[in-house]
Amino acid sequence: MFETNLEVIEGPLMAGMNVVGDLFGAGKMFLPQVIKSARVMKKAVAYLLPFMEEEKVRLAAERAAKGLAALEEKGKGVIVMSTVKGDVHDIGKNIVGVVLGCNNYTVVDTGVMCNSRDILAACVDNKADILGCSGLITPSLDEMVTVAKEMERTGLTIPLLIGGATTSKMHTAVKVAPNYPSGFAMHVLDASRAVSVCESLLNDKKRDEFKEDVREQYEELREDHYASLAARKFFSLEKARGLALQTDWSAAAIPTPKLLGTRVYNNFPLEQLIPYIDWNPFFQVWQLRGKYPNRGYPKIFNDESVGPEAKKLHADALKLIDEVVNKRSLTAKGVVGIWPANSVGDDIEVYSKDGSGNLEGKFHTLRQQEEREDTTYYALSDFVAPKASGKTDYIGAFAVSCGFGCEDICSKLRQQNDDYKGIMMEAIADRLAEAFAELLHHKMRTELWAYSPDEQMDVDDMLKVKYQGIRPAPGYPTQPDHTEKTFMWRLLDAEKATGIQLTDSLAMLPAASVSALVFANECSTYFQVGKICKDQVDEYASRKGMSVEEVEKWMGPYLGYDNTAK
Ligand code: B12
Repeated sequence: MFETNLEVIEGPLMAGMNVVGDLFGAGKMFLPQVIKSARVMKKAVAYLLPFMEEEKVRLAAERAAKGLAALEEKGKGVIVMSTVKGDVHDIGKNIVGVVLGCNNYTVVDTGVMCNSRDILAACVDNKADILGCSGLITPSLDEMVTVAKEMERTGLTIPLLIGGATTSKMHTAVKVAPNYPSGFAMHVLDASRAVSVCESLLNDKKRDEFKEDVREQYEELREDHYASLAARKFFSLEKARGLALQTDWSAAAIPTPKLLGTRVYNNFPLEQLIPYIDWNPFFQVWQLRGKYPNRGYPKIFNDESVGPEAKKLHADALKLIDEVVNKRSLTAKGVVGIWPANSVGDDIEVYSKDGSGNLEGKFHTLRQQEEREDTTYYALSDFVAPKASGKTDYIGAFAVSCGFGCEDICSKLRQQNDDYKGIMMEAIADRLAEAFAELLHHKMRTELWAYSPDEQMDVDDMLKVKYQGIRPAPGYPTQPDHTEKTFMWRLLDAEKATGIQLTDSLAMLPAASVSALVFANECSTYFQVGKICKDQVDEYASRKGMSVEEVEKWMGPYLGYDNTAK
């Protein structure tokens, strides 16, 4: 029927994948179906590969005999994809890679924590047509700027695509694109858009107009950005402090925690985590969204359009969780701690667990400065009794991971061309890590700190944060500074206790890890620090013993001023 094995791939298999790609692009097929189709394609190609290798050698010899050069196979184009230096998460990048692969692009994935030198070398070695960079946390934004600068410096001109949870069109327009004037940089929101962007960039007829449109759009975004910086109104740090949360600490009852110091949970039973799983982010990973009134889990199952696919996906997830629990293929490790503490200004002093009052170190918190209608300008330190009150208060922290074992399983699955199960595995490890955080926080409130010993609440209400207290993570809007993790790690002895490591950008390894500070007081609430001014950055730097430039680097997206303006 077919003369060569390659014809089988380029004929019926690619025709099938083209239909999948088109339907996905048109919103008529869902991501899980695309990834499952890719699995069929990859397994078929893997079967044909040894026959193709023989064929290739024979064809090359035939061409050589006729004096012709070997044919180059790169499908529609070569795309190098990398998670940047210091960042460890790759689930989003993996999804995009599979979707591009389905559409006949050759994807070269250089993995996670890739420095700019290796990324650029991969582009040159693989004769890449496009480079795609991915990142989950804010320090990666700066790394992407470094990659853009290096591309410019070394004379590369291929398009640079930027993606991942923390990235944005605005950041790409303001910080990345201007550093790559000889090339082209663009943000891509999700997997479904990646294909059309690559197609436009590699199509001779569309390319110039497409780039021009994006450049114009980014120019407008830059103008908007600088105009909004100039228009934003801020209070001075001093004035914002005057509007801090007011609490009558003399009347506050502060219960003494049952646990002082740390407790380690090694190999925590995975089955106990299952009831604590928040399924909503799981469906986000797979880009399944129900329409109102069927938004969110479990209502998504009733959605006319995505409901049946969501049910199948959920059933597959439960089956995989069962397998993980039975085979103990993932390991849950965590450490929690509670210590005496007091606020001093916007810092939180942490004292040794023995009650001697010896200073273990300080957490540094940031205060809201953007002018709003509200009358309270929060910093996390507001939720801990001030030293001047004469009352001993407490602060908690934890670090958990369910990612131990995940990487090995995923790389084996990838070798078996089972991207669907691989991505499912990563998504499940993330869900279990968050469930572990939920469970330990519950344990802290009811048993370890025991400030809410009688809390009666189902998990639904827990996920809606109806309990007393908060657990902000360094990196989240309440404490956007990732460097606060360094003191946390020392206090919890987290690496020794759990094996969770911090990377250069203070991402946690394994990837499926969560850490947080824990506040018990009933006045504690989540808020967004938002953008901050130079007066706070200067003072914060001196409180932390860091240079202003260093703080500006870590806090880049939160600066309320242009630190690059001379
Ligand atoms: C689920 C989640 C987690 C999960 C898993 C994350 C993951 N899957 O990668 C867990 C619980 C492990 C987690 C942990 C943390 N998280 Co988190 N997390 C999220 C959340 C809620 C969703 C992210 C997600 O999974 N999206 C689904 C995936 C599939 O999408 P994606 O990765 O963005 O990829 C898509 C696109 O971006 C694009 N894309 C991605 N890469 C590429 C590359 C190219 C080339 C292209 C073209 C496109 C592309 O296509 C993909 C598919 O559509 C976001 C908030 C949000 N709504 O975005 C916060 C968020 C990313 N997390 C955040 C933070 C801070 C953390 C922690 C540091 C918190 C902490 N201290 O514990 C840790 C860090 C983990 C670590 N290992 O260091 C911040 C990051 C911002 C910041 N300030 O740094 C966010 C934005 C929350 C917030 N509002 O502040 N997190």
